[in-house]
Amino acid sequence: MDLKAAAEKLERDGYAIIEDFLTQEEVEALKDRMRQIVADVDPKEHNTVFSTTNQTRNDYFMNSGDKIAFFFEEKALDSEGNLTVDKQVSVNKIGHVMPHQDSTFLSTNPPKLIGVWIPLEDALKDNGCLWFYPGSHKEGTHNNRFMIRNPDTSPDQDAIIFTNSALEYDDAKFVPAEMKAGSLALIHGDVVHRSSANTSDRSRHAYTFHLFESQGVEYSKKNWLQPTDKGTFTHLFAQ
Ligand SMILES: O=C(O)CCC(=O)C(=O)O
Repeated sequence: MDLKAAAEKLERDGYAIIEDFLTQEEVEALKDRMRQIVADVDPKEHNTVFSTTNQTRNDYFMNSGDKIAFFFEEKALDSEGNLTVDKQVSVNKIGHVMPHQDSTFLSTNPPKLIGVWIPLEDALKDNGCLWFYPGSHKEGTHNNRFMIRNPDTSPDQDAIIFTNSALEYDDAKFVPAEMKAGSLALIHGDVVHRSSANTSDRSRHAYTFHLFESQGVEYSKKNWLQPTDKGTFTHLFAQ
C-alpha cells in the first residue's frame, strides 16, 4: 500500500497496514536488541506483573514514562520475585488485549494520538494478531471511559482508575489484521481494536509506540502516564 492509500484508509477505517516497512535485517536487529534487554533485566528490580484483565497498577507503572519498564506475565514471578519460567518468555506478550481506544489511555485535546504497531514475527489469528472495528474512530470516546490517575490519593484507593465501565462489543464488528513481520499498522487514537490470546506454540513479538502532536495540543493532566521530573516525553523532531 502506498502512503496516499494508507492515509485514505486511516481516515476511512481508522487503521492502515503498510507492508514491508522494515527489512528482514532490521527486524532481526530489533529482535536481537530486545533479547539483550530482556537478558540483562533483573526481575527483582522490576517486580511488576502486567495483567490484561485485572487493572492493578503501582508507582512503577505510573513512573514508566522516562525509562524502559518491564511487565511480567501473570505467574511468571513467585511471591518473592523469583522467575518461575524462562526469562525470555517471562515478559508480557501472550495475553489478549480487551477492545479499547488508545486515546482513552493517552488523551489529548484536540485528539491527535496515533499508534504504531510493528510485528517482529508474523502476527496471525492463531498467535494474537490485532483486530479492528473499522470506522469506530468517527464515534468519539465510547462511554466517556478514560484511564486516569485517581484524584483520591488515599492509601486504600487504587492509584489508577477508569472513569467508566468498558463497553461490550459485538465480535462480528471486528476484522482481523493479519500482518507479516516487519509490516506496520497505523492506528488512529479513537479506533476500537483488540488482540486475542496467543493459542499457538509460536511467539508474537511486536514493537509498538504512540505519538501525539505537541504543537497546539494539550496532553491531559489527568492521564495515568505523566512526564516524570526528568522532563517531557521524547520528541520525534528537534524542538
Ligand atoms: O499488542 C497487542 O496485543 C495489542 C496492542 C495494542 O492494542 C496497542 O498497542 O494499542
